[in-house]
Amino acid sequence: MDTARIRKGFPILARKLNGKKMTYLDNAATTQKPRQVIKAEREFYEKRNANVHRGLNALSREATELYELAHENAARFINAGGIEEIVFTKNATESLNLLAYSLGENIRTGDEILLTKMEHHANIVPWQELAKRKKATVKYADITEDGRLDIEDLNGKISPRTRIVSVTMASNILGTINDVEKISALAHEAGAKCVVDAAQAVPHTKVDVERIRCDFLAFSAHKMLGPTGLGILYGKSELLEEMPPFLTGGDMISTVTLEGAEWNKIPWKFEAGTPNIAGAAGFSAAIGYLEKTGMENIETHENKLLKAGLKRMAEIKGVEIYGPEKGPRTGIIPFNVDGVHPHDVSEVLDGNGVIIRAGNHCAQPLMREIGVEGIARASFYLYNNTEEIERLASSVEEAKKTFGV
Ligand code: C6P
Repeated sequence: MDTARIRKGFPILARKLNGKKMTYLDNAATTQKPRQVIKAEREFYEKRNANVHRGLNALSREATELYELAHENAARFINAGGIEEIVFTKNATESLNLLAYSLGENIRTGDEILLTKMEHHANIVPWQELAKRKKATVKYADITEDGRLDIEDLNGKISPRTRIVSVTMASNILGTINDVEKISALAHEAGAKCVVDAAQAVPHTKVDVERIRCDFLAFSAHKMLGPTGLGILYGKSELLEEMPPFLTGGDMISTVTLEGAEWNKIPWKFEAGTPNIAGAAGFSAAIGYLEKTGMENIETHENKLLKAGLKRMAEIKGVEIYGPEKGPRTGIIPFNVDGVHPHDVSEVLDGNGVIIRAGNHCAQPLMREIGVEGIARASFYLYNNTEEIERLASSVEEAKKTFGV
């Protein structure tokens, strides 16, 4: 991967922070945007701005085409059956909330929803709220000492009452990649639906919903070079057809009378109101960029960085690294420095222009499971390089000196 060339295409990466070269290692939170994405959004407002699915005029037709094309691009990117299986939401969180409401309509007293102990709050709280409303139970599959999913425990917790199994494909803290193909098969054997939170997977590896055979899959455009304010929910068309809408109002209806309404066809039944059209234009450009670069190349590059990063960080005395020692993991290094709070580590790094994230990363149950209050996390993407790993490691060494440990 020619990172020097790639970096020139991301204007923000030329920035300095505190007088130092900016080293952006918080890609699991959000990624930076290439010129193509910025240009696509700007061009939409400069040349095509109109509402979609409404006006019978050339401008609105162009905006509609562009908006629907973004659904087509997303469908191709994850190998979905077509545009009817791709719902645009605000973010992965909203995609999961949509499911907890709409798919959740069929949940009955005593039913069970199975999650894991490594989920992001976005894949916990909506199900807990559903369980409260329906008097159902939420169960959690265990994780192993080194942060892998205990698949036998998950299997053992699937019961005849299990209706939904919702798991992350890649942990946002540990980087653990879960065998979602297997989990999906186990869920289906029990007659349950399988939901995959792929927010940390789709940006980094080739995700194929046909191969996974999941029923639903959620992710966010902003974590894959795309704009903020755009989430994606993939759903099997026959299931989306059956489900009631989440939000109601304009565009999601076919007819409305004073007595009631009939729903539009999918996916529009789930997209009430004026959507993020400019965001959709930017998202198409992001998908184009990733396809051109090649997801296999991105994955190989991140694996190289991960290997180099883990090795270099392990050389620093007093640094504890979390996550699986064996088995697949994404380009995330979760760590703590003995005797220094992760917030303080992050602050010293910030002084050197090195941006990481520190805290509970919206996964408090996982933090309790690991037995820590917080973790410092460096996460990579296609534009990062080994020079940046060195800056991360030397700044961690500096943090140790600063705090006298
Ligand atoms: N994790 C992180 O720094 P939204 O915020 O809706 O785009 O994505 C939610 C979400 C869902 N699942 C997983 C596995 C995630 O990692 C995230 C977002 C960010 O780790 C922000 S907390």
